[in-house]
Amino acid sequence: TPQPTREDKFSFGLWTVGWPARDPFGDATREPVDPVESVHRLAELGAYGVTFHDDDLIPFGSDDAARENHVKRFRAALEETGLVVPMATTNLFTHPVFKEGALTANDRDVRRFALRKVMRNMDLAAELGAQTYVLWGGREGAEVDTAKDLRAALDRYREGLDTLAQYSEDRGYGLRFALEPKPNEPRGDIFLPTIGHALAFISTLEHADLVGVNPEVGHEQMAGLNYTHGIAQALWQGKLFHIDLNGQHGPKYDQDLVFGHGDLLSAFATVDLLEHGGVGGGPAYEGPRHFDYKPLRTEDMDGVWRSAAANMRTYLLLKERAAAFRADPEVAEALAAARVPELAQPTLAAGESYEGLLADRAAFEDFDAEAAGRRGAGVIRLSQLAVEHLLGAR
Ligand code: 3MF
Ligand code: MG
Ligand code: MG
Ligand code: MG
Repeated sequence: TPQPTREDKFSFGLWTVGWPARDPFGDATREPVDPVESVHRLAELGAYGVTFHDDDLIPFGSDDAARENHVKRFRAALEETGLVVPMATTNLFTHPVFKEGALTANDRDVRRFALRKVMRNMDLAAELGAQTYVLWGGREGAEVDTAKDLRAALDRYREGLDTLAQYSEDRGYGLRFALEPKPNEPRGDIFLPTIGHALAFISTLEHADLVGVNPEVGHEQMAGLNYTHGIAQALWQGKLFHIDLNGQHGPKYDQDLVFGHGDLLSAFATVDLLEHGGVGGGPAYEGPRHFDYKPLRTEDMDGVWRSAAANMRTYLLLKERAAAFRADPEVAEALAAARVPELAQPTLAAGESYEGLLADRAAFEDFDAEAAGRRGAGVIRLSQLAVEHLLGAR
């Protein structure tokens, strides 16, 4: 049975295992966890990295002395365990000051405060060696469309990101930014709701090359979208800077289940893509395998650490299953029969222009569309082969 090692590049947010399980209807069911304890436990379980929001590590409003002490203890834990900080992010959603937005708040003073809060944590992120800075705009949105100038909000979002990217460049931090799309919750509607919206927005930025996405499994599924397709497009555009893996059962509230504990077949396809780059080859994902999940509210601390281990173990089991699927000669045969490799072949011949296509009678005048329309595509065979590998039946 697979055991996670540092080479697997598993990372966790401090806010995941540290979640005290307060929800909109119920009080906390667990005590808060000391970040130092989380670092040690995650290292013992085989993780390589830990990530944090500023406020996960340094409670909002801490004075300078307290702040320094929190950072010192955390840094010591990192040194003792060898855990790294590949990514950091900002809490721009918990404090009431952000209730109407942060980088896109109507109130300009709130926007200025939000930018300063991000910049301050970027300083710490760079100091701790982070390469990626995630921005999830949980409060950037609205419930009432007439209470927000929607186009001005996008102007301010862009202004904020341009400013932060410039700051990172000028300070020599070399950070890459990853926007995390989510369709709703906590706002009724959140700006940049899907991977596609985020990618289109990024193309308008001054430092577009420094900005990519951090797609979360559950967020895309909340929008009724296919996560694997979404990250495939991000990879294809060189924009998959980071990922938030977890589990979700279709469009409902953000469940943040253990990876694979929602749509398992989709998780299989996700791991297959991340590890093998898909059938057409192309770049596989090389960043951290980051889990953004919540240990179920039903659990005590034993359940918390079990759930952390479960994320990694499930990932590794799916990786084994995906490798077996790819190595199976019958799968190779079924892929060929379904003409899957043929899609990697350009539609026009080498050096051929549309003139050549127009001159090719076999392409149109003599093409038997009726016969092609009758031919089976051979997809169900692949579907069942994947299911059988996933079930360990092959
Ligand atoms: C909320 C999230 C966030 C982001 C985090 C940035 C609290 O649904 O997914 O987690 O992932 O703020 O990393
Ligand atoms: Mg989430
Ligand atoms: Mg989630
Ligand atoms: Mg997330």
